[in-house]
Amino acid sequence: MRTTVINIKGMTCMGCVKSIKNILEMIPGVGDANVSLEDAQVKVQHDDAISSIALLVQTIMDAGFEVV
Ligand SMILES: [Cu+2]
Repeated sequence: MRTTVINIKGMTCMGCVKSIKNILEMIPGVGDANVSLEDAQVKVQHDDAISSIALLVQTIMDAGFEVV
């Protein structure tokens, strides 16, 4: 497990926070996804061999948010 920090643009409320948390935690190999609206970022614990950073980023973008 490693922790990756991803900066996200486009989150406006706790609903956005919850949906990003939920979609990330559904990915195999992802442990905890800690989303902060205030910091506009997510800290994801994941197994790099199963869930790559590229996959995490793609999943966030597919949900309609920008990764910066
Ligand atoms: Cu929202």
